[in-house]
Amino acid sequence: MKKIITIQDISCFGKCSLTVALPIISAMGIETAVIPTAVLSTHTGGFSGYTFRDLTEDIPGIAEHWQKIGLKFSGIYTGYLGSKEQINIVSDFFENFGGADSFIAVDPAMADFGRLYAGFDNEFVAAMAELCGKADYIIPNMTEASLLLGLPYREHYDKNYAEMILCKLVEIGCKAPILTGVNFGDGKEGAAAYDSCEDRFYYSFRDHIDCCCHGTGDIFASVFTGGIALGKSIQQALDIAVNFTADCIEKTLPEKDEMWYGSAFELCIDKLLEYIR
Ligand code: PXL
Repeated sequence: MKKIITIQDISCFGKCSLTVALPIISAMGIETAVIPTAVLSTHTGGFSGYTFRDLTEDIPGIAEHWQKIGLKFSGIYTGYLGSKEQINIVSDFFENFGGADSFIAVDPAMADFGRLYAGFDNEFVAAMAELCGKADYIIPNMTEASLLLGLPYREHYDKNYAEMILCKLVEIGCKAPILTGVNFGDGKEGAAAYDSCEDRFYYSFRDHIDCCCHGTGDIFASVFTGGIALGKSIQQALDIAVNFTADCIEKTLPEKDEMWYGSAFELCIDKLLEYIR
């Protein structure tokens, strides 16, 4: 059985990070170990007054224990990280648990729609860029990719621009960047990837849905990472992640007013299993 370790926060209410990654990757038939980096009462997107307990101090002890008992993982997947210190500790984790048999996927979850999430600054972005340099796969949206590269955010762009961004992301050190939320203004939305080992670009699209719900980046990254762990090709993992994410957004449309805090991914798990078969 494949085993992934995912390192990200647990937002107790509001579907994202671990409350998305754990059920989705598990449903894909992959054992999912977790390191919660922080406990928040809700995620930070749209709620105010949320609590935030930083668990940075706990991470080295967990890693040490796991090294003692000899745990090994097929993949390491990181999402939202709460601080620069935490990024450094996660980087050490990569040194100790990464290797030839274990891929690293980093979702630099820190920004969207041209803006950093609450609580992050330029120093955090620089540390995240360094962490991305240690990954096999990174899974930014266009806002995050622009921040990682120090480029201004562009809402409108074409295929050449997306491919330029993907090539530049390889220069920061990762092997295969995956750009999410790609939209060339032709009524489609999806993802684009570049595999620097094969020197090949990959695309996957569905019809654009006029709805943005929270946590879809985490859904995409969880499914893509799970797909890679299952031995799917980049193109297959991209197709599965794009289709499942679009399904989740579609299912959320009727619930949109009540469910602005997350997507109805629970209602689409049967589709996910169909796609991975
Ligand atoms: O979905 C990314 C994410 C994860 N975790 C927390 C967040 C966000 C986005 O806002 O606030 C705590």
